[in-house]
Amino acid sequence: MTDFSPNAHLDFDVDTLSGMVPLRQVVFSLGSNLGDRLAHLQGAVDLLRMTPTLTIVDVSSVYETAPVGTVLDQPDFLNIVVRADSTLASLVLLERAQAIEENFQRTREVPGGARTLDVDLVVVGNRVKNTPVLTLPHPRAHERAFVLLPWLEIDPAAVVPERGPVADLLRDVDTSGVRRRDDLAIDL
Ligand code: PH2
Ligand code: MG
Ligand code: MG
Repeated sequence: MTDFSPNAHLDFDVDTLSGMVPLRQVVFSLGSNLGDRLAHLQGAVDLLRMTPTLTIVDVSSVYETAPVGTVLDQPDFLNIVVRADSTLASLVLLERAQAIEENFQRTREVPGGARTLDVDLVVVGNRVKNTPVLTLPHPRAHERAFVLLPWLEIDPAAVVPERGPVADLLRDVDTSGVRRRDDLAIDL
């Protein structure tokens, strides 16, 4: 089981300190299938890194993935997964993700359709949330090889709250459309 409490190593109870906000592990899934796909992913990672009170911990390899979902007639994606630690509230993280998408002229004409950049919040610590603006964990992450494979690569112990270990989830998922591109990489 992944320990989602990054303060576990501290020998005092941080929750009792007034004004302290828990540091949580945040997992993002990034995708691009229009224009210079790698440049869009790199730009998004750079903007995430520039976000105050968010620290990138790890970035996966780059994966080339066949489209899944409701729109199958669209170009292949490049996908990565990014792990970060942050004290930001989940809605602030969502706003930040959407601002980064807008920076790359992301449009939302066709739901699930081609896009220059998609930045999805996969998990925020062990937060479970179901509102019209945000669902956590991401409602489809547990069934998407393009999220699970890169995530497992950088965190073999990863867990989707209420769904289980990523390694177990992958047993029921078709991974045939996902292929690691070792010729491509994101600079940190
Ligand atoms: N994103 C979608 C729909 N389908 N397929 C792949 N392979 N990669 C994606 O990032 C992706 C998708 C909607 O966000
Ligand atoms: Mg998405
Ligand atoms: Mg999205």
